Amino acid sequence: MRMMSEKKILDGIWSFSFAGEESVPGTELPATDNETFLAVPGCFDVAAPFFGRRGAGYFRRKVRTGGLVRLGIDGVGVEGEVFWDGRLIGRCPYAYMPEKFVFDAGEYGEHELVIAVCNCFNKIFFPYYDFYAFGGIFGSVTLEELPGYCIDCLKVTTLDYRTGRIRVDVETNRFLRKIRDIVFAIDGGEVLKTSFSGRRRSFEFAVPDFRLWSPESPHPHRLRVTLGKYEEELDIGLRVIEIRGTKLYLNGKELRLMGYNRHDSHPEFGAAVPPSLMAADLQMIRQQGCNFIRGSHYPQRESFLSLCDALGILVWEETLGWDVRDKELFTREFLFHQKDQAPKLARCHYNHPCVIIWGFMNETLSDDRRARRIIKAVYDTYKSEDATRPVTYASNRYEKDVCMDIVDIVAMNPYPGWENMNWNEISGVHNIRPRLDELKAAIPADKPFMISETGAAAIYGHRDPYRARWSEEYQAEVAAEVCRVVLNDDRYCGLCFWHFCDALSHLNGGRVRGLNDKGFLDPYRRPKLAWSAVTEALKK
Ligand code: ADA
Repeated sequence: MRMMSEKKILDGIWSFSFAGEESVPGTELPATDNETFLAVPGCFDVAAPFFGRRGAGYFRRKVRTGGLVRLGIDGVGVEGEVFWDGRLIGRCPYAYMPEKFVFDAGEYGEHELVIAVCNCFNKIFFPYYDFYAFGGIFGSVTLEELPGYCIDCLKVTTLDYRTGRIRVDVETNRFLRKIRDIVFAIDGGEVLKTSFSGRRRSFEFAVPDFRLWSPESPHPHRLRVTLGKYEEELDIGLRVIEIRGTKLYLNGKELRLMGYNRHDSHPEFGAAVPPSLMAADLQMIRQQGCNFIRGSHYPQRESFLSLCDALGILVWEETLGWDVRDKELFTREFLFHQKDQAPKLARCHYNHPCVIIWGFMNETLSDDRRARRIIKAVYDTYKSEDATRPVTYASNRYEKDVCMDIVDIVAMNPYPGWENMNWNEISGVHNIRPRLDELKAAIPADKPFMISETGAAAIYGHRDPYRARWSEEYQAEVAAEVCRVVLNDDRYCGLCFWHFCDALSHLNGGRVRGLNDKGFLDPYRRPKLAWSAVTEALKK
């Protein structure tokens, strides 16, 4: 029997019209006289004729469906609104955040879906962020026809990695008065059949013939949940992440993280990076001997996390934020948006075994005691949705940070050898060890400590006999020395370089060619010398 909850992927070529710089999405849809075509997922501002434009764009297509449906949009930029037959059915207020909308699509037949996006800066995405604010639909658009109700949230938790016992929390979109059968199957075999009514229930059982998920062996089990006529299937990974003292453990084994920060960015695709390129990125990272990505500085695509699950790459995922300044930070609105985003993200990506850390508010004013209240509040909202994963923020306040006690892992973004150099010295590599030692001494002795960013800039192809700043040679020397210091000291539970590849930033700020050029690869993934330096260091 075909279950009603089958997912259609609506990706492909949609019609597109650009409404100009001044427009922002609103309840009024514009006339369609300047209609053109664009791919979904896709960014409108990375190619002619809308190259670099800011404003509202309308992605439009017809869909044959009817009845109760769930529409999924895996991230837009900078914000969006969704219209069904001209009626507003939902909003995507946060850049990159996946959203789902359950609504009545009307009589079975042809309907019009419009996703309006706007890449103007707003109260959440500020113009000074050091990454480009792309406009478009960044991930897949999906549609499921539902049997009058659905499971809204399914959370799978590994309770015990020794016995393979899991808990499945089920929450439906509405209160179900009628009692229905609920059946759980693993890898095709039924493991539990019972009944469900109401809105929320939790079920526990052991996964038969279980195998654990880990970076060395990222084994998935297929879970199918059938609730009456509704059915959902997903890959799960059995694994437990824990902190004991200053160490991280995965399934009881000490874990050290090694990898890169990564922007979802490419000159030709913007933030709508195709899964083929994501897969290539992740395979380069894995072949180098790394096991970790920090998804800087926003929610990740479903396709990206599924690839990380499959390849065994661990992920720090974080809400949108970058160096938020006091004018914005201490407003009620800012706190509201942070507290809204954190649990939303944790709920959405809860079942990805690859995600092991939740993060928020990169480099905020954590040296100001007034920030403690905000950091504690966001930390608590994450924990209320997910008590199983460590939560943290990346700090650049170093010794002056007054919030380190609040979070589970202390994560610092120092750039020794790049920042605070003596201008008359060609190399600052000799500063790296003393500066890192000094910082390490200031971290609370009872907390795990990781380097969440470090590195140096280099212009791809710029070789220099002086080995000065911005040469590939200098960046490679910095990377090699950081590896020497950090990888040989087990006080650090992780090292995460800034950053995987050069990525577009603000165009007319302090960035040469508009790029954050601290990439170990250029924007087209061509390796700089620093890539080989890390490859060599990881062989040792
Ligand atoms: C910070 C920030 C990064 C990037 C980096 C840099 O550490 O978190 O997003 O801007 O600085 O290149 O200066």
